[in-house]
Amino acid sequence: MAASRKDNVRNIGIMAHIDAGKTTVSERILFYSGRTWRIAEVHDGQATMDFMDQERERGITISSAVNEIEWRGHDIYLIDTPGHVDFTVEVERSLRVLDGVIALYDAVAGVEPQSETVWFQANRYHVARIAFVNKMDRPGADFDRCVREIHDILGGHPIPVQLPIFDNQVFCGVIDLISRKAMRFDEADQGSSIIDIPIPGDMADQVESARESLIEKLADADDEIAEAYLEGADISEEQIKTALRRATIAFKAVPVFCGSGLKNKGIQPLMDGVVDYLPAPGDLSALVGTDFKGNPVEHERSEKEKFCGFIFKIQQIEAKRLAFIRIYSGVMHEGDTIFNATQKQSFKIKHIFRLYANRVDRVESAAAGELVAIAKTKGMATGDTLCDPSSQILLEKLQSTDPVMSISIEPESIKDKDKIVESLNAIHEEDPTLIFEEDEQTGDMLLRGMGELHLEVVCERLRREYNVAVRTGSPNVVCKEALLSEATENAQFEREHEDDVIYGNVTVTVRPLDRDSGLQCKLDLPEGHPYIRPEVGDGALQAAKDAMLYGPNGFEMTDAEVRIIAIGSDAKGQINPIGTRIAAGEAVRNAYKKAGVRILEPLMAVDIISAEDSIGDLMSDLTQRKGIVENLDSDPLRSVIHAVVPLRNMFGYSMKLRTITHGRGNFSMHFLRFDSI
Ligand SMILES: Nc1nc2c(ncn2[C@@H]2O[C@H](COP(=O)(O)OP(=O)(O)OP(=O)(O)O)[C@@H](O)[C@H]2O)c(=O)[nH]1
Ligand SMILES: [Mg+2]
Repeated sequence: MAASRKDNVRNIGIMAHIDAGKTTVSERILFYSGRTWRIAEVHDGQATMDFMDQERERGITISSAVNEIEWRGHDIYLIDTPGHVDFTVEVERSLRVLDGVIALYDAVAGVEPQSETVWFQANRYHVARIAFVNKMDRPGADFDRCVREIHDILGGHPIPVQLPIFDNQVFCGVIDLISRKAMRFDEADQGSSIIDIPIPGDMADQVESARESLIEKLADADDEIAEAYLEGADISEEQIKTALRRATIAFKAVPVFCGSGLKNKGIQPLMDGVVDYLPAPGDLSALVGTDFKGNPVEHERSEKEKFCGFIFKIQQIEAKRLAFIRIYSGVMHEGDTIFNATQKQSFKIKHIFRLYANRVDRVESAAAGELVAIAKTKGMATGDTLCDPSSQILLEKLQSTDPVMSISIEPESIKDKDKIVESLNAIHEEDPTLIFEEDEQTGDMLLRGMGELHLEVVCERLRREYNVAVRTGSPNVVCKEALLSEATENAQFEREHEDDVIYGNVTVTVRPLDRDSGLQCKLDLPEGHPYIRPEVGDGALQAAKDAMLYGPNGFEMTDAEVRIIAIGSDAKGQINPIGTRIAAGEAVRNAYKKAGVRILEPLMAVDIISAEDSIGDLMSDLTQRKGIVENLDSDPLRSVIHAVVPLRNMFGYSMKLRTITHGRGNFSMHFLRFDSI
């Protein structure tokens, strides 16, 4: 197994807009590979991959699930991700550790907004893709349009490798363009048996021209095929497949398959596509990180290399708190001592587990290319790099996300307060997008998260998993503040204390910074300024840092710089550290007020899909919501409005959309930026 193992592994995810059928297709993949003995359905609340109670009840995926299957002698690690925008961090962290993706589309809806988002996320993480046009059984399914949209909307290079077969407008099978084989999927055994059928007579020409187009497109992406094509040489099936694999891994092609998850059609050829076209770890370039001095280091993605892994998720499964790890290089064994390069501490690996959605199996070791879990140890967190103590490497952390919605909570029973804090800390460990704050003065508890659904799911988890009931206020958007101008202010503090006078005198300058610069604070005393003892300077700096966190309206300040430019002494020439600290905080608050602030609120990119006849009403409703329409793709059947709207004005939008479009409209939104509109 050692030498070829990394060529026989695929780490893949399924990604798409909400409800496109990711979990439904994943369930078939589990079934045909023999991982499960029956097909479990989302709509029956039984799906293996949607194993949380709330996922089963709501019929949506909330948390990404990992499962391992075997197909054609390959180990495939499969992650089914959520499509709802509130859980987009699950997609983000999955993409971070995946080598390939099945991008899934609803054949009727085509490329929907959230599929655009995940496509661009996959671009950012350089993850190769194949596409599956699902729901071909639905009336109005349009394979060609979906292929066109992958090109026109997503800027991808789709190469259809199949054509759908319809019998009296009912989807019944697919034609593989490379082998020119037509197939049906036997309904008697839930599509397990694939039946070869002749190419329907009226499709023969279509198949030849689609095959010709496949080779032409491939010639554009691959020199070897281009040469053979120009010379008019015969191009074998094997040559096509090898070239398509090269082009897919080089991001020059996206092979497109089609089928119907629900009707058990077209799944096995898609699984073949995963093996044939998506990269094995060995196909990827060396892993790049930094050593403890910050110098770049590389690791070959091989078992022979020193160990390196990345924690992409913490989750409780079978009552065990587990850290999910993508192993990039080397091998880890139970009992090994491993170094956590992020937390700078060593620990011993107790148990290693293979993941089968909600079930785990213990294994003695795991090697490069695998997705496994270890029992979490204290201090370990999502985004940590683990490595061999003798060969340190630190990988880039996961990107953080800004929460946009908040809700106040209080325990139904006051005795539960400590338990709530403990439980929320445990949930935060699994879900870093959930922020919990307690107002020190009022004792109010506030949850911040990615949206209404996210916060609702967390409160429900508190009740069910942690046995604490909470009362919640109504959800509010999270705001921030930014400075309008530069300002300099001085603050003095004087108070008699016993026989002494505590005095402080500090001057600060504040100024707005460019977007996404964060907060910066420094001691910037001009040359010739009287000597300040280091501990006084440090104390003033810390007080200024604390004071600069919040603006005059009580919201988080963003993109600001504070410089302490003078620290004064009392009449006797003494500098009191306590007085100086108090004056520093006061000076920052005064300077903020003098500079003036603007309130930034979460703005959402909203995409609304509807028939053309409702567009006028939708536009005027958007104006009332202070929305800015950026673009309108007009089409009698399916127009799309792209708009930017403040999140606070999007509460209850689904109801309104339903009324305006008589239930035929659809919308999605994702966070764009904090800004004022
Ligand atoms: N007609 C038809 N319906 C399908 C097909 N695949 C899935 N569905 C249905 O579409 C709905 C959503 O399916 P899911 O598999 O939960 O979709 P998902 O993409 O996992 O959804 P999220 O995880 O919530 O983003 C369910 O009611 C499925 O039964 C299909 O091929 N044809
Ligand atoms: Mg799902």
